[in-house]
Amino acid sequence: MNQQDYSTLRSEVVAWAQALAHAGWLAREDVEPFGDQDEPGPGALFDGSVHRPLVVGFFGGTGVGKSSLLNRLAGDAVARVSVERPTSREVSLYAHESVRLDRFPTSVPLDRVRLAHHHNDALRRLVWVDMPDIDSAEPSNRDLALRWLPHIDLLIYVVSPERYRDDCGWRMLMQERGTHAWAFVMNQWDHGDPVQIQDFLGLLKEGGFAEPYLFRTQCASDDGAPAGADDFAALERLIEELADKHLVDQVDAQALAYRIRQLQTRLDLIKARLEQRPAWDALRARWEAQWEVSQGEIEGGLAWVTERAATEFLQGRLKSLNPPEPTAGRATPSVNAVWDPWAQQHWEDALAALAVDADTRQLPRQPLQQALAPFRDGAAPTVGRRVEERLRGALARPGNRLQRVLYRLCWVLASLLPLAAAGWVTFNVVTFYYRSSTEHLGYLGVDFAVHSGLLIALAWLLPYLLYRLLKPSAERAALRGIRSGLEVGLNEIGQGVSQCLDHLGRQSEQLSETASAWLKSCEPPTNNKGFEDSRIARLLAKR
Ligand SMILES: Nc1nc2c(ncn2[C@@H]2O[C@H](COP(=O)(O)OP(=O)(O)OP(=O)(O)O)[C@@H](O)[C@H]2O)c(=O)[nH]1
Ligand SMILES: [Mg+2]
Repeated sequence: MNQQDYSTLRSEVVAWAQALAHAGWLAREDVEPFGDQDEPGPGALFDGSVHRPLVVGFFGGTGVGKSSLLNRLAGDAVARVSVERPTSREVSLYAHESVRLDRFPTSVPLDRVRLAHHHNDALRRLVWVDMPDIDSAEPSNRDLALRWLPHIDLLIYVVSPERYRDDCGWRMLMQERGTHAWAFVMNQWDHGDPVQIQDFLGLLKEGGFAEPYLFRTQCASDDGAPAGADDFAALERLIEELADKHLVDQVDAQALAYRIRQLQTRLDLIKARLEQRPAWDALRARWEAQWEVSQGEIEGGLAWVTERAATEFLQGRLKSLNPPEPTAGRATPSVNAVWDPWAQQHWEDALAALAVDADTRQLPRQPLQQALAPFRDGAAPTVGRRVEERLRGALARPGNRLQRVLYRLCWVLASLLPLAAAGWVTFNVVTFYYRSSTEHLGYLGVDFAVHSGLLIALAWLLPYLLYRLLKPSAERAALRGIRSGLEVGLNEIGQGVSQCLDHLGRQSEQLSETASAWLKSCEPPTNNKGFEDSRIARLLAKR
């Protein structure tokens, strides 16, 4: 991965993370670390067609001698030096005349940049940057120094023997140590003591620099006396060596690797935040268990409401339980003849308890609320629809199957049995009449007529009475229809919420898979040989 690939990947990741934050899947704190501007690094200052120079910046507190050190390295009074504190209020760039520095980053104020050119070919591969003090009483100085930091390869942290334990500088060094190569200079060495060097080395070791470059220099003296022996020549040599193209590339690669690692760390956090599938599943299981209880309570609480609705429906006072077609500007009513305000409140309480449960499981609130919003007012129409379907179905086929079969059988028997009895009587009348006329026996008497009448009457009466008894009651059928519709409707809304939680769980799984895919794209640069060069290794902090 090169700088260009990294910048593209980073902006895609940032856009993705911001969209997730907008949708509520991530908290603002999760994406805040992405908020800082992606600075393209020192390479962007130069025209890419030539080997770019090494950008060396002087970093440190006020009065430690940064500008004096630059002037000494340049062999010229390039930067202003004085006893006034702070002296440098602008950034002084010192570059070879062949170096074109016209691609200044937009983030730095150009009115606070001084550019000086030299003709010294020995320094053509270096650009020096003298920065204002970082512990300035003037916040704009500090801000200016911070804005320049991303555009510098090698930071020379200049300290003085009195102030090398300075808090502000140390804090910034710790913050920025991964992004740059660092060398250290204890200037004003005429005031220094070897113990201070050892102490400073110990501090740097604690800060992750195992074997840092630390030079002692003296760039001026209080009384104008000639300077004593110091490590200035060694510092000069190191900087010249580092300006070699190969080393510049390695410093670049290290800085890029650091930024990629930083992106990976941020993505890791986001991925961990999105891995919520088990929590969503647990929330769903809990909802299902609780809804079973709430469903029983609602059915019990609506017992008399359903009875009243059944009566009203049969009496024609209640035309329909179906919600009217939604018209523009009119929301669907959240109650109806079966789903009363009490039931709606019970339902809303169940949804609120679900949201509280999700909060305690640290699940994102916004996606859940958005997903549940249609359910809040959707209970009345869903339940109403199911109740009406079941009610009409029950009235069309009242009673149970056995009852309906026996009822029909009785109706058939009430017609067939009297006919059979009448047939039997007729047969006897005809037979007796024939035998009486041929054999001159007596004719049938009154007793026969009475018994025959009774037989025919009973053959009709018994099935008829059973038929009347077995006739299914419309009231009972309506109530049964309403109750079964209520049960189906309650199941449907409960399952709807369940499915919605399942969907959110799957969505969070997909999002964490996307984060994994982004992480896979964060391959470290192939040209990662920085530590092969011992000089580079000494310039970098290992954490
Ligand atoms: N004794 C002594 N004085 C020095 C040395 N180096 C610099 N000075 C003096 O320290 C003072 C501050 O030097 P500068 O170079 O302006 O310091 P600076 O770090 O650039 O300060 P700011 O621009 O304010 O951030 C000047 O008066 C220098 O003459 C040194 O090695 N020994
Ligand atoms: Mg200065």
